[in-house]
Amino acid sequence: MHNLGQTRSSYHRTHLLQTPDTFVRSAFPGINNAVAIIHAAPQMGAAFTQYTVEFETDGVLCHSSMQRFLYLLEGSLEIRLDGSTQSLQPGGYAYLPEGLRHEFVASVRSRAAVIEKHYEATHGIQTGAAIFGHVDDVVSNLLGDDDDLRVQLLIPDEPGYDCAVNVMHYQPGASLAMVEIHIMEHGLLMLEGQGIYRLGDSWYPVQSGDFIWMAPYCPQWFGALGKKPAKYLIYKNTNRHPI
Ligand code: UGY
Ligand code: MN
Repeated sequence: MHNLGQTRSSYHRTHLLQTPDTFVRSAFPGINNAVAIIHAAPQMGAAFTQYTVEFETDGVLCHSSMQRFLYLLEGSLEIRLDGSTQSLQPGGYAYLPEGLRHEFVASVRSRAAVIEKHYEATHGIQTGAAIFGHVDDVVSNLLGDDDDLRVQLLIPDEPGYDCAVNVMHYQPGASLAMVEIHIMEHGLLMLEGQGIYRLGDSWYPVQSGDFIWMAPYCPQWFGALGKKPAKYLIYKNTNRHPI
């Protein structure tokens, strides 16, 4: 049945909910044998870029001039660096600082979330090193005193990194303790489960596969619904003076 012009997707000055039925695929220089769904970009008000790459076998994501974070959703990728290689399985991730030559090559059909941002170099602060890891090896900490809400930091909270990428876990019925309003902006990919997201003055049903962008100061709150835990990957800019 045709959707008759209906969708949960919604775009506003302070937020975007982008659901898979509205994903548009395109290519750009630097991806070969692969396509990208661009979720967040300066054109819609974000100060970073986030996209999903869908690779065919042997598909390539070439070097970027910006710092880059990649989280593998499905398949298998090889990261080719000067003189060494690393391999990623689903749940594996890589952080490449600006200037580190690299490329990602898919061993099989694969899907990955990619986040890029110009690094804000700061006098006296040494740039953070590359990171290669797997989400299963990262400790999860309670957020506040709620046993049902946990967070994993995939990038250490240190001054050498000007952004964070976290995985947040909600048991069914768990919610953020407050409506957050903060200077950081977010790119969020729902990895599992479902719930209700408050964005600005609107409440949206969201589920696994959805993308959300929250502008700085966008009021935000999430409550997990259903019988399974909800989990999302969330980017934010951190550790820098606003001006
Ligand atoms: O880190 C955060 O700001 C996070 N708690 N925000 C969110 O989940 N919308
Ligand atoms: Mn937040």
